[in-house]
Amino acid sequence: MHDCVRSAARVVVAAAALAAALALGAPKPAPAAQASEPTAVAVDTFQFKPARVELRTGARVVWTNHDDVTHTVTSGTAERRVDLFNQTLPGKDAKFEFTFTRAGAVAYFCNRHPHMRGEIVVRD
Ligand SMILES: [Cu+2]
Repeated sequence: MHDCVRSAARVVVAAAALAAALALGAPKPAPAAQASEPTAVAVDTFQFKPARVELRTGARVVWTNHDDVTHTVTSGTAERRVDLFNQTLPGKDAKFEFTFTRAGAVAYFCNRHPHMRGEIVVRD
């Protein structure tokens, strides 16, 4: 009786393992986020270029520092921070990527040079 239950359990485990193996081998559709490249924003001569970006929810932005100095990509404004992202870009070629999952306008700035400002407008 016990042996019977045990071997039945073994069969279930083996079937689950086989199903998992088949699932791993099956081709998967690419996730939607991979379908499009992130929108590029250059951090260049103390400016975000372009300063304003519009995109759909789920889209990504990648900032790349082209200056030799450290900048930050910090959500909100110098007067009113927003707790969404705050990334330091320490010198040339430093990158920061962020996925915008909620509709709305997100202002951001550089914490080291608060006159550097940008905006991401996200729509559903
Ligand atoms: Cu800066």
